[in-house]
Amino acid sequence: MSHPPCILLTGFTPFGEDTVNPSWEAVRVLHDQRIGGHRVVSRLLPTAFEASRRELERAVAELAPAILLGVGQAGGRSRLSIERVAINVQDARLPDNDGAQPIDEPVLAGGPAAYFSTLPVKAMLAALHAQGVPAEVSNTAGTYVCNHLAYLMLHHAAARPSTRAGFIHIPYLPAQAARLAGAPSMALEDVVHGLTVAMHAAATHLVDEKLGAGTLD
Ligand code: PCA
Repeated sequence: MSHPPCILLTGFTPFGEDTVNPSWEAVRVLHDQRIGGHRVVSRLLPTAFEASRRELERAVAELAPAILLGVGQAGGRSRLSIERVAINVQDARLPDNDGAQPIDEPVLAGGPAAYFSTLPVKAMLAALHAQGVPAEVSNTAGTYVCNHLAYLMLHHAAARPSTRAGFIHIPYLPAQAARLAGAPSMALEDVVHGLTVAMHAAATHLVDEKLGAGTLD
């Protein structure tokens, strides 16, 4: 029997002041699920520039995933944020978990300025809204480890026509937001449900839908 194609689903370790990272808490629940004819393989990546690159390379060599979906925490965002673009810059506001703090360095010297997500971001957005999950298309994944990982995933996929990649940022968990007045949060089960819906839409739409989701800011 041939193996179903694989979705490599990654989450990150806690960083900064936080002792939990909701991305890994959600991603770990989805390990080994079958979604849209694919098998999900969940992996934890360190919130560190170089170490996450090494772990990503190891995982793709082992799994040859058809879809790479990175997930990371974006404290302060209120919805699942489907990233449209990753840029070729690292500008770290705080040191990573290995103490590295690159400022205005490329993710990949000589690489393109940016890569667009090759997952169907609008189809994913529509599927999430249809299921009542708060979601948005985001036009920046920041300049820290998540953008770096998204760029590397898209660089990997760019050289392989049958491989697609993308990234989703998620809000704080309620327990994280509780100590920050006014900070938005999303319950873990809603994030898990949302990631399931987003992966199903990604797996079943090879061509994106044409839906407006732009911003003026
Ligand atoms: N969020 C950080 C890195 C790890 C994570 O979960 C970011 O947005 O870059």
